[in-house]
Amino acid sequence: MTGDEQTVLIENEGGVRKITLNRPNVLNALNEAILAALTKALREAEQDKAVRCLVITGAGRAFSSGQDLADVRDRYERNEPIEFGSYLRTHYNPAISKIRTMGKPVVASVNGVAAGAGCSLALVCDMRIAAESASFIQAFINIGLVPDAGSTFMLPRLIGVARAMEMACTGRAIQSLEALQIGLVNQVVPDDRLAAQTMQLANKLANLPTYAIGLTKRAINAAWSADLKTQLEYEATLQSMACQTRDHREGVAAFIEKRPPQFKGE
Ligand code: T3D
Repeated sequence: MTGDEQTVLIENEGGVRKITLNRPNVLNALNEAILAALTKALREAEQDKAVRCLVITGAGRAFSSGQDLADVRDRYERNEPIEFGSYLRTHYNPAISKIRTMGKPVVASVNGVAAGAGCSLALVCDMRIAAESASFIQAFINIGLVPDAGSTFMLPRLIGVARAMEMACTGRAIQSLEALQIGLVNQVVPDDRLAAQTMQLANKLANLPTYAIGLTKRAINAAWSADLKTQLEYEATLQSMACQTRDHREGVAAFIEKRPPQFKGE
């Protein structure tokens, strides 16, 4: 078994690829090995045409507790402290950017606590479905660090500046129901229904027009920093691309023929 297989588990179900962070004894804390395996798994899923939706979840009782602090402590004890800026650029940012930019939907299935960079990882996904026992903690401040791995980008956009500041500056744990109320997650489900409800959502997404979903993701991401004129032009450009697809023709034909569409993702 390779290191990759140990730290990240990969499963396929139809067009859905499930990536499970697999260091349950430390609540799926993130170290170089798991981050490398995650980045590799994301790149492979992006390239694989059969994959039309990704799910990221955690093994055991947590989604992820963020940076492995035992690893940090060990390095300090060996007098080889991590240069965090370069560590982030090398080990975290490629995975975070890949989730944001890939032309496929990525769902975080948050099965327990998501803390620090583990919280960032959940936030950067396109949708979040949370178990009732899940919680979200911007734990960075508890160890004198600033939010990273995309949290300062995603948090204010998802829940507004005031709530983002509170989460980031106090480190208060946000339980799943509050997360739903403030727009941090899309759905909250009973713990024992999380896997099934996640697959229901993921299978639905995997059978939709994947190429159009990818373009939609690009449009919505671009809108955050665009003015209306620019965004209208971008929408027109993307629609020119979408209207050339087989799935667009199939959608129109299926509507006229009063039958369910059979989208192929292209
Ligand atoms: O470039 C860089 O590296 C900088 C990047 C930084 C990004 C970050 O993510 S900074 C934030 C790092 N994460 C944290 O500060 C969270 C630390 N963990 C916790 O606060 C708590 O564990 C939780 C609130 C997440 C869960 O609490 P609880 O009571 O449910 O579990 P626990 O008992 O604390 O943890 C269970 C085990 O997991 C325990 O080990 P043990 O005692 O059973 O042997 C604990 O030490 C271990 N664990 C939990 N989190 C981490 C961890 N081990 C290493 N690293 C962790 N982050």
